[in-house]
Amino acid sequence: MDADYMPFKPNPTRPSFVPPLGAVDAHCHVFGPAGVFPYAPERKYTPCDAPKEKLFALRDFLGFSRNVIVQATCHGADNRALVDALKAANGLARGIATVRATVSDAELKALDEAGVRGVRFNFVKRLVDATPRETYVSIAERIAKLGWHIVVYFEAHELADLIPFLNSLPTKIVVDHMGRPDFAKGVDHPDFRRFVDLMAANPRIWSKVTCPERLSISGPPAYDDFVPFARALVESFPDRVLWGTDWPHPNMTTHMPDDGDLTNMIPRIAPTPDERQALLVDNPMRLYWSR
Ligand code: 0GY
Repeated sequence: MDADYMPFKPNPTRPSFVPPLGAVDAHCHVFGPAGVFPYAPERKYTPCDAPKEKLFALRDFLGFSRNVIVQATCHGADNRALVDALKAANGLARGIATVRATVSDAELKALDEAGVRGVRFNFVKRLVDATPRETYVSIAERIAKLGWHIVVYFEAHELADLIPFLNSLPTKIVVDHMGRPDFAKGVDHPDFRRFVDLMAANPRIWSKVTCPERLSISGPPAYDDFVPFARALVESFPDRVLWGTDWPHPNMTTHMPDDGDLTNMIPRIAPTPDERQALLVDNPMRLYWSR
């Protein structure tokens, strides 16, 4: 099956930055392999196979200890590839699943036992057909009882409309990729300020400081324009930020990032050892490995 975009780099550069002991890559995916875990019929793109063995090898190569694997839209609500990877990781991975409102309590329990600690609500129109808010509310109420949280993915222009919904959710909320700010507008633009203000007002909201490769206009390998946005969040909310590679970088059509370059960005957005310990170890451990 042909992928819709370029393959991930099989041999990234070894980063010069050495992550602290126990560091977590808190945003990455596994795709297929399609022969074992077929892609969802309703998917909006076909990815390159990115099996668990490659993810674990990348983890070790980059100097990370753990992964948080996020169910991607190409697998729909079929979490089998995710669960397979979580089980193979022997406790070194946790998962974020996608579930429908029809999911049974037994299915939720099995996901929990495999290491799932949250669900993802996706509002990005190029990736999914819209899900009614009532459906998400009913899922949120059920997963809250398991002690799970919610990961949300949206585009910056959707935030104003989403704020009441986000504030109404009963769990911690992790926003993917800083809410996808438009780097051309700059860090002081009202759109990014709106996101910063939301995090300041709602202590349940966390952010991933991720995806220079998707958001940068200045481009690789330095992704300079990513730094002020991520730095602002790390500085203001050191206890509510997470970092991840986003491997294997689905839907990248302009360039395929080098995961070594991405890892080397960490000290630029978190310059002090304390910030890096929180970003890479303490925050993800608190959120994903408290049990
Ligand atoms: C990401 C970003 C993307 C894709 C998905 O679930 C997905 O398919 O998240 C994207 O295309 O922006 O976080 O992997």
